Amino acid sequence: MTLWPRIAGIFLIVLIIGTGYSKVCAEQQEQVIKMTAKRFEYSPKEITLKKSVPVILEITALDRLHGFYCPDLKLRTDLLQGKVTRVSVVPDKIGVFAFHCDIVCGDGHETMVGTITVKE
Ligand SMILES: [Cu+2]
Repeated sequence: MTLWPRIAGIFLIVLIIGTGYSKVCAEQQEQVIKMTAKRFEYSPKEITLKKSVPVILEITALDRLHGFYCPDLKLRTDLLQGKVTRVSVVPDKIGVFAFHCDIVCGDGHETMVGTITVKE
């Protein structure tokens, strides 16, 4: 009697479980959107998200301290110069929501704006 069929069987089971596990991990990993902020713009300045799907905004302020404020989605953070700031978002409503810099950063600060569009 040989062991090979058993070993092959165990190998197959481990493979199937492993594949399923890595799929679950991939699904749970939140989408990351990289952004930059500088006088007087965000890039990208228009972001589209899906309702109830969690994402992380990774925002780097390139030239100085800025702010990121999206009142409708209750998001607010300082963006420190040269640092990556992570903002977790789980949009709970559909619509187009404006965000802007809320730290006065110079002439043109008022134009430092963008939108988050949340779709079904
Ligand atoms: Cu500003």
